[in-house]
Amino acid sequence: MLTEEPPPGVTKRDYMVKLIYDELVSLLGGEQKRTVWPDRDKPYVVLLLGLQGSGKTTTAAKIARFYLKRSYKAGLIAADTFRPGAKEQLKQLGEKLGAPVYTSDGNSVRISVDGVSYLKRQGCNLIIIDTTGRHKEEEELLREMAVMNKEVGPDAVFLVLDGTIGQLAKPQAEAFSKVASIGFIVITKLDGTAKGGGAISATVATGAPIAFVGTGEGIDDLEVFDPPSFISRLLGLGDIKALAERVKDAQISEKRFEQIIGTGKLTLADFEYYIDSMDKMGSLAKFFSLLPGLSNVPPEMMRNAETDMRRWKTILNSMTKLEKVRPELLGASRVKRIAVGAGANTDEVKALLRRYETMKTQMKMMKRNRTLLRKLSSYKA
Ligand SMILES: Nc1nc2c(ncn2[C@@H]2O[C@H](COP(=O)(O)OP(=O)(O)OP(=O)(O)O)[C@@H](O)[C@H]2O)c(=O)[nH]1
Ligand SMILES: [Mg+2]
Repeated sequence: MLTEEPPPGVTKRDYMVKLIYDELVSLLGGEQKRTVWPDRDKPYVVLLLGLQGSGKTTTAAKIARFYLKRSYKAGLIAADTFRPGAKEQLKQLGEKLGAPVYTSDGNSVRISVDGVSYLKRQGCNLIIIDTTGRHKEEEELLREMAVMNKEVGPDAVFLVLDGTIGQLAKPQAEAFSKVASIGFIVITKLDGTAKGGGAISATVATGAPIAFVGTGEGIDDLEVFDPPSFISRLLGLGDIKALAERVKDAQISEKRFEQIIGTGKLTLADFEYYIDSMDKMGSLAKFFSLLPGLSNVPPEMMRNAETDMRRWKTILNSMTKLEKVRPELLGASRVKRIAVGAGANTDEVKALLRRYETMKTQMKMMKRNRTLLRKLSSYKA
């Protein structure tokens, strides 16, 4: 793929960036934003997993908020029995949200199972379990989460990853995916300088898509994951859309040039298309480099031609569609009308038509040469 030549008018670097961008975007799910829309008719239980400080508790509240705003009835379960104050933290967030929070003492698995029953009775259709992220040892944490996952049987496991940890995201994601099947990933703390590059390896390691990104400490700072903007930011691309369009335009132009050369026919509409392409490519030199035999035009002539081209555009603008595809219709009276319409004199219109005729002949020659070349090469073979 990376050995492909860029289309004319696009630098190798830009083309490469565009290819990498496309690959990464498609790796992360494509151009479309994809959100999880659980069925409202039955409770959907989300188990949040992640290491300490990754942002689970904050994310629990943010997710609840996201769905509350979309008229789900969300409820939270405080199943972090490890961190002092974890219960309080979630309770306060629940109050802020106006969402019920289930808390209890004892074993985290028991709390979760009871909490799910309790919140179901409360009529919640989205139940989020905030778990612990700390243990003396990571092994212990993973064991607890494995039991939790088995006993609760959530509808989806969300893995919360700190966006600032870089490539550490991969081993973390791998570790958690051994204890539960990860359904979705949330990347937090993307409001700072972190670009969250580790998210890509986490997605690859778990096979799970990124659902949301955290962009601040507030409960509203959650965004639906958008692959294109994430990758643009990651690659440090300003305006990837403009670059993508430029590549696409150039590819279309290239195809059309090929077609025209193939048929050996050239209408004034094609001629106009050439001039427009030239404008998009930014310079006549690039445009001429496309046409075999015209790449050695001296710069001085090129500059004059650029001025001419601009005039020609105006002239072509005052022609009708029919005239552009059937230039043979352009008799004296039409030429006069076109000149008046373009604020030009008839000599300028005639010069354009001469230029067009030359180009048409060149096209025919190119086609003949190509056919000849093809014949010769098949003769050799
Ligand atoms: N800037 C920023 N800070 C965040 C974001 N998400 C979480 N935080 C902060 O990160 C810190 C840890 O967040 P918590 O939600 O408590 O993390 P946790 O995973 O629950 O941590 P434990 O309960 O210790 O396992 C807090 O200070 C949060 O305010 C985010 O998207 N952006
Ligand atoms: Mg927490």
